[in-house]
Amino acid sequence: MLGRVIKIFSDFYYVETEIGIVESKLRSILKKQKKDVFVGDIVELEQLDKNSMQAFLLDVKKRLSIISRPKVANITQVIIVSALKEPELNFEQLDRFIAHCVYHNIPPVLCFNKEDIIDSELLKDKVINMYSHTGYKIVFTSALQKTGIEEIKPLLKNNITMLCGSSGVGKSSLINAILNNANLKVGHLSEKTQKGVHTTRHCELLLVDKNSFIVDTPGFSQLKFDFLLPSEIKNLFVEFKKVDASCKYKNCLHSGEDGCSYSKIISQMPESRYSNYLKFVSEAKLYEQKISKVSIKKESNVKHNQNKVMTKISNKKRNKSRKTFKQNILKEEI
Ligand SMILES: Nc1nc2c(ncn2[C@@H]2O[C@H](COP(=O)(O)OP(=O)(O)OP(=O)(O)O)[C@@H](O)[C@H]2O)c(=O)[nH]1
Ligand SMILES: [Mg+2]
Ligand SMILES: [Zn+2]
Repeated sequence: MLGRVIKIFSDFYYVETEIGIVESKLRSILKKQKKDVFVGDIVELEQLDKNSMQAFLLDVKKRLSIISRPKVANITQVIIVSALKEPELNFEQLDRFIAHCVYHNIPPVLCFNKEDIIDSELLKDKVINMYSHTGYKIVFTSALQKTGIEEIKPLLKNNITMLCGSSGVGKSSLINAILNNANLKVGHLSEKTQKGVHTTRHCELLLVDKNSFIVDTPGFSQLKFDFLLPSEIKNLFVEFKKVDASCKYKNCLHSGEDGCSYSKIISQMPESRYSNYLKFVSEAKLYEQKISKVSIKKESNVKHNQNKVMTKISNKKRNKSRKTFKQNILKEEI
């Protein structure tokens, strides 16, 4: 029997199947193989007996996608939720989330919540001016007054949609407004910091209809670009993909180089979006420095012997390999 993992709780995997939600445990071979099972995975089950709602989880099917933070498999769409107010709209966070979606090859939808408490409609115009050129869908909502919800519902059809965004922006409240029976716990903002208090603690897939799921996630904001090279960051900004002619410099970072072909595009980009791009590039530069230091260290681990470069083995490893060599001789003798 096949099903989809909707929730993981200690050693139990809750799987949505044609007969309902089945509680399952990993078969020991999967544990031995240290095979990971994530929320969103399609899995094969073997029921304990014919009508049992308990089963062993036998295998994990090939994933279409995997999002690393939080770890969820087979997501087809991400709705990035920001609050227009309370907490203050944060364009840097938004650009970080967008770039992460592009990195994972998953199209984002930009949702701006709490439209009921904005001081002026000008903020919405600003948002439209800043992001309409990206082509990503933009929706304004109020989970509290249930506005914009009907615009979100058709987007969910046949998708596995993940809601992400900082704590307190209203992700769980939005899901409660979309689904009648979700009853997700909703938090408040800290009086001191005016930030969310991390109410949602785990990921769970909620059934929207037969082929559609929605996933609430814990709010977080520490997405850094310390795993990519500086030249890879531009691929995460749709603005740099739009022009056919690429920059005349190979590996140009489009960061003010003389004669960079993107200067016109850059001048048309919202200021904060370009400065966020440069910020991510500088994070990637730190990563580049870190890995180049490691490779210099590795290079010094070679010795030159009659014009041949030989890898030096550390004493620890050498002793270990001597030991296993001796053990192998002993084994053979036995
Ligand atoms: N005025 C207003 N308040 C809202 C709206 N949506 C959510 N809130 C409030 O914002 C606070 C946080 O809402 P949650 O739904 O818990 O936010 P969350 O994004 O799920 O937060 P975490 O689970 O911590 O990541 C609560 O006090 C909600 O009542 C809205 O559209 N308008
Ligand atoms: Mg929540
Ligand atoms: Zn350039």
